[in-house]
Amino acid sequence: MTDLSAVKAALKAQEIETPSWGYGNSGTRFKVFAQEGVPRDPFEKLEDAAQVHAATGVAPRVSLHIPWDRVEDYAVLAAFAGERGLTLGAVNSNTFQDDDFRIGSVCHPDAKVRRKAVEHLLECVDIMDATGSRDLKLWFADGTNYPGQDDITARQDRLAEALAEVYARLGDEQRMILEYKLFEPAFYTTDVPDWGTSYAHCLKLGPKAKVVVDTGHHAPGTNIEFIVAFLLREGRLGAFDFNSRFYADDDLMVGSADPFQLFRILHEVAKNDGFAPGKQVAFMLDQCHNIEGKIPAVIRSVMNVQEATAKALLVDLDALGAAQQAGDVLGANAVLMDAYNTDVRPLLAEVRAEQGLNPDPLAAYRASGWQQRIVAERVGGTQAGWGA
Ligand code: LRH
Ligand code: MN
Repeated sequence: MTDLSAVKAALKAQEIETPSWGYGNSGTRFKVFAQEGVPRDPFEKLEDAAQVHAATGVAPRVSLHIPWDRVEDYAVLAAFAGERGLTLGAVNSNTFQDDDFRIGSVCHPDAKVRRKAVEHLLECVDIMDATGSRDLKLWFADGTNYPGQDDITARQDRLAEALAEVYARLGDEQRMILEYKLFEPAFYTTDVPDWGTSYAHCLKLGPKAKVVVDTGHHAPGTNIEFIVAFLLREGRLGAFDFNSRFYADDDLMVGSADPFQLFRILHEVAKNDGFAPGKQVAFMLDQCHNIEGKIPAVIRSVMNVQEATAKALLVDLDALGAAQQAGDVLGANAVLMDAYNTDVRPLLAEVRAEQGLNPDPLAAYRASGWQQRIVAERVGGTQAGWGA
């Protein structure tokens, strides 16, 4: 039988990292819809992130994206976060918006352009020194659009060389987490297209290099929980970028498109003790709230992760193991489905009440009056966005 107090303790100890860019304007190539009250700078993004943590109790860290979150003094930004119960999480590099990176950044044929890209990655490590962040999160848009456009192997050589230089710069407690993505913005080859490519580069680099699984970055039909189980077994699962999709990299609220997939993924995490602090798996959101209210969307997303986590922690692993050992196909499946079909909302409401929180985080946010306040106060200036 599952120990409910252990489940509750794990839920209270959960830490979900929210993305600074999730609070800013975002959209598609067709349109970026601005919203009233959107932050104008990283400080206001942190103020909004603090509302998510205040309402949920499990969102104490915020990922930064450079240059979108560039400030004069990152120690000041870290202190500002600290005063609001937050810490600064992964530092995301950005080598996908500079004109010089049209045909690649670290994989570009021209060594001068590669140098520029590596200098940016090294600057991100300098920023980590100032913010106290552990993770340098690398996602490269690098790739090609037409067969023959460039040499696939040569680009891997260039990538490996750049990663090795940055890896050597990392501090003892710092990590490099390498994200893969099947396609977009490149539409023929992507230089880090799948988990295997990321994993292979990480193995070559060393123990401080781990893989980021963005749940929106796979070919349709990919069994993501298999990848998660494999990487956990290898000790190379560094982080999740949680979101959900119906078609491509839709970056919708995690759990909104396929809550069963999220449950299956977190079941593999729970079963492999992936929630244990020692495993150092970062649970991050990477989403864009193109048409919905941004702070409520992040709160809802955190709740979706909590619900899937609670269901995963309720799986009776002893009964599951016994059924699997006995080859009881339907029995084993039923154990998992019983957990998935459990309504965990009362349990989470209880956990929140025990944390001194409103059992309904969205009701708490509505009652805070924060939304009305930022709409009234944040007038003028330039709203934050991707600047794409
Ligand atoms: C790329 C990605 C990456 C971030 C960006 C905001 O699609 O998932 O993690 O840099 O979104
Ligand atoms: Mn991502």
